[in-house]
Amino acid sequence: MQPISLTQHLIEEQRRHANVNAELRLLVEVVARACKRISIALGKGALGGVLGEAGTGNVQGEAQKKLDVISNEILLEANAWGGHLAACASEEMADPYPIPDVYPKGNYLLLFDPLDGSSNIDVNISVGTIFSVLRCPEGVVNPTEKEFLQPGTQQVAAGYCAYGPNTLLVLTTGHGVNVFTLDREIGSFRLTRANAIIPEDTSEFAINASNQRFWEPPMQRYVADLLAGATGPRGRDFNMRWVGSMVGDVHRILTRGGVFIYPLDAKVKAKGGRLRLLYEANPMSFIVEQAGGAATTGRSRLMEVQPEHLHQRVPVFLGSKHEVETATRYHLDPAAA
Ligand code: AHM
Ligand code: MG
Repeated sequence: MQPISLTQHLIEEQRRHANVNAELRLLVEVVARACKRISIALGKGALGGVLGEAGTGNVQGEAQKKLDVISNEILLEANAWGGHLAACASEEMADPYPIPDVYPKGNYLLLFDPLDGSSNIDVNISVGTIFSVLRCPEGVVNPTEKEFLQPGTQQVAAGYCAYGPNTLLVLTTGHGVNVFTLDREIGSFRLTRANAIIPEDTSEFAINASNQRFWEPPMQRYVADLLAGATGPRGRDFNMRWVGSMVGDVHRILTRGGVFIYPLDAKVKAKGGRLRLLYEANPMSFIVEQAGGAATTGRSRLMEVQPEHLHQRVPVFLGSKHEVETATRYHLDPAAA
């Protein structure tokens, strides 16, 4: 028998859970459809003329790739007219995007990083789309930045699409994590892993080690102890991986465990961290927690951070529960770690 489709899965969730309604179901299906289009654009590569720089910069001061811009446009266009959104916000746009007045407005706010891991696009390494869904506060017709500033605990749904050898959609609506694989022949996402669980223990970590000299002392000690391996305080050897696309690293962790860390370091301290809270760290934290893992800022639960602005950055420690707790302990209680 064929694995069930994303549509069937969402209809079943709607029957079981009060927070999954027809509007949220439409929203997820529209995002999934946009991700299929992004996957097709990525798949054409040089033949589609989509590689290379766009020649523009985003609000974060980063140079945009052509595919950053294309992916952002695909997501905006797909989501504008369905009547399920009040507004959306993106890594690639300084301000929230209001739903045009010609279309009806819905009850949700959508945030996304249209193409995460941009530095990997031109070298044919996995990249992804990350998204987070919030409820638009009651009575607000024209949401502004303020309405998006909700802690991660308020997310109604979150997901990512990983564009690798397969195109995968990973989704949570707060009832566990499910993984769908795109059947390219029929153009449909199929449920290939239900209720994904991250092992609580791991011997694999992901960090950009070239930043080592900028790390804070607890981080220096934590990684030194991992690298000391079987003869060090941890008593076993650890393996290291760093994709350079958070989606790739998180998906590996969802599949076989591990810990992903982008800590506060002297280079990014003034900005508060490297990764963005609302459309990178929060949706990934929601997924990881729903899969039995943990996500912190190195000091406290990530999803409880109160956002102060749309493009806020945050340190990120996420993955296998016990390892995230250990890394966090190095920061909170250096003596006991
Ligand atoms: P992007 O959204 O501009 O692609 O940046 C986010 C990416 C993450 O996917 C990845 O984990 C990180 O940046 C890599 O950073 P670095 O190049 O500092 O290792
Ligand atoms: Mg990103």
